[in-house]
Amino acid sequence: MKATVCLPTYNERENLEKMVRALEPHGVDVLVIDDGSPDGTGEIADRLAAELAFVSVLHRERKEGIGRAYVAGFHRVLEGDAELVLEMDCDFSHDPADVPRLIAACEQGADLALGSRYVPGGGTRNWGLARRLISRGGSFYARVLLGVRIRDLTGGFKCFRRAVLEALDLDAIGSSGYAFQIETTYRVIRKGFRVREIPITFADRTEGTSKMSRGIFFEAVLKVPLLRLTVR
Ligand SMILES: Nc1nc2c(ncn2[C@@H]2O[C@H](COP(=O)(O)OP(=O)(O)OP(=O)(O)O)[C@@H](O)[C@H]2O)c(=O)[nH]1
Ligand SMILES: [Mg+2]
Repeated sequence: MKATVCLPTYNERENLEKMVRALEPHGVDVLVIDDGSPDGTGEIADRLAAELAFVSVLHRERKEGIGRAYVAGFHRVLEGDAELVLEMDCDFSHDPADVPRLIAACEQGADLALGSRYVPGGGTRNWGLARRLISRGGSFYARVLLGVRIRDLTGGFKCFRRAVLEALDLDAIGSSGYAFQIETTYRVIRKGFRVREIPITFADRTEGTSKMSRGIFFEAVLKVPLLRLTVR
């Protein structure tokens, strides 16, 4: 099935070209969504797009959070003919070698395949205790409040069937940070689609800096009960 990987970037100069080259053997298209990175990531993306037919770029003027970037990217991908649409970080926390496993899960019938740290066979590498607790605690909190079975609700390595994104009202998705990951998966479950978790090992980034912030954390804490009350 034809697949496009959406790669949101903000200051990923050290990672972008390596990531695109690592995705090339998997036969996917790549859409880089850059929010005007001051470090020149957008220019690197333009150079790669000029050189490589499978790469294209969506430039956005300002940093508005990963959620806004993905929604804009999804709209762009849906204008084309991709059957599958992937989300993936550009910092090598998600292993490009796992892309075929997510695609295969959708080819075998899943509507949404989630790269999952918290199912047997999954895990994290090089994460400190604080980060592990926040992540596990966050998934537990969301799972209990939302009443769903998914073990890893905050992960950002996903593969959607096109029809799933078409069925969601993308512009109604309000979250900008991690909450975006919880919100999209919850909306997909509520629509009755089949969601499958695929074990992955998540590695801490080695290049560039994290964009995780207090604001992103609290958005997720507040958003979860709101989702339960508002999403039908
Ligand atoms: N376009 C765009 N990309 C973003 C934005 N915020 C983060 N990203 C990208 O989204 C991906 C995930 O962001 P990270 O900074 O790694 O955040 P994280 O993975 O939640 O946090 P760490 O685990 O600490 O790295 C990376 O490819 C970032 O460059 C944003 O506002 N706009
Ligand atoms: Mg990261």
